[in-house]
Amino acid sequence: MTPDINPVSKPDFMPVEELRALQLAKLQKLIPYEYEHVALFRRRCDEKGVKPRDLVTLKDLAKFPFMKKTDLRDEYPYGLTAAPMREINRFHCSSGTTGKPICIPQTKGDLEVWTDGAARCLAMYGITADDIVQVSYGYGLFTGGLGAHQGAERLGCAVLPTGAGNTEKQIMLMKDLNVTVICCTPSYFLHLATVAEKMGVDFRRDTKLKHGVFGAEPWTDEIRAKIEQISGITAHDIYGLTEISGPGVAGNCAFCHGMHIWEDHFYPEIIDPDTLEVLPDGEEGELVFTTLDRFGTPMVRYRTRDLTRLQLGQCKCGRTMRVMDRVHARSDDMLIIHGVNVFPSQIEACLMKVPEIAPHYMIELSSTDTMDLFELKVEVTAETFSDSVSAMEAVRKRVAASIKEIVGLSPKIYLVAPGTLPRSQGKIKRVIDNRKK
Ligand code: DLL
Repeated sequence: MTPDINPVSKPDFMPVEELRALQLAKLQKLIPYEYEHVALFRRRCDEKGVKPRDLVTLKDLAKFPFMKKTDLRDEYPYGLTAAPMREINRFHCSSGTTGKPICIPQTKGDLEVWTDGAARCLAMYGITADDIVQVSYGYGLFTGGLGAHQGAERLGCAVLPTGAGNTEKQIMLMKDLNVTVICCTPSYFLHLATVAEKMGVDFRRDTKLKHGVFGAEPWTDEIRAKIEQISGITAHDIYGLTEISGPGVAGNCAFCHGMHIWEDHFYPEIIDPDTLEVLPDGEEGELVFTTLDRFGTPMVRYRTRDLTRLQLGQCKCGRTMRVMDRVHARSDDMLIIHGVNVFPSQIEACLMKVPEIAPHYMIELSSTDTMDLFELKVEVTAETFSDSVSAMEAVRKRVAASIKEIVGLSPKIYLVAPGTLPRSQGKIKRVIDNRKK
């Protein structure tokens, strides 16, 4: 079944056998190219005793070495660049928290592939040339702004490139220009919603907003439901990363609980992060990507650190591209508190089960010589916030019970007034870990 689709979405429905043959043909071009132009890759292949000609079937990709973020840092700025500078059109960088940034030079063709992925996501969400798209992701070295912008322009939408920040002005423009689509981080949308409320702007009544294109950070199903409930829009998930292109590597359709990966451009594998073995579809592990169409900075078996799984079976929408679960966690986000493994998204899911709690919280960890101290600051909703000690204590107990029940931990919980925790224009930081290493 192929529904009435936007022409940019045509590849999404490619027959599976054709898709696998295309992936193999692209890999058989990419691997020799990478071997010839990137010394680090060549050296690692030689150490492993594997040659480009060993790639005969898709399974043979598992013989080739991985790439990691540290490789990009160590080889900064041009060590992994495969194309000559005259073919490079643009740079994107991601800073990370420590050390050198990573730098991804891209050719015109690479930008084209990225734009195609972003446009296919937007088309899948039902966005068309009739839409007015406000891009509130940051522009610049971060891929969010330009990625969403390129995708929306490709579809023929009218684009309003506000970038991040200046929230009141964003809301005024959204209202006055009849914006129908907003692209930003989910945490920034929650901030926009709070500011809109203060300005007396009701999204349902005063704006034409229909779609939100949210990504760049993990966000739970509970936050998604909250966003849809407060704004009346449909919240779509968009995934991507600088190392592989930017937003538009994967996105959700109307049927799947997960995201279709544009496998004709980005070849996915799931590996066990400890043994590094490739896992079969259906099993959870670390997501690894090989770029099939990128020649500026191609990536072979790049370890994303994102934890997910490739779902079994074909989606009801008819797209043949595999669906990965929504990304709730990165392997490097896992916290070990009092010996318990916990991801921030699990805490978020517990909090969102308590209706009096607003979707703003901060996890703070410190330690004495002998033990971890786990503190949780949580905003209550404006309707709940009161001077009544007993009323607030009742809410605090509900939060504590929810966390104890689901993650088995008992943090010290502080309920704080609405609007007091830090907000972010881009990716939100919700964990402060000051424990002694
Ligand atoms: O965040 C690209 C992007 C911009 C994606 C705008 C979507 C929207 P980086 O800064 O390199 O690139 O960060 C990539 O962010 O490995 C994930 O850990 C996380 N991430 C991105 N999208 C999602 C998502 C951009 N939809 C890293 N859900 C990735 C969960 C996401 N995590």
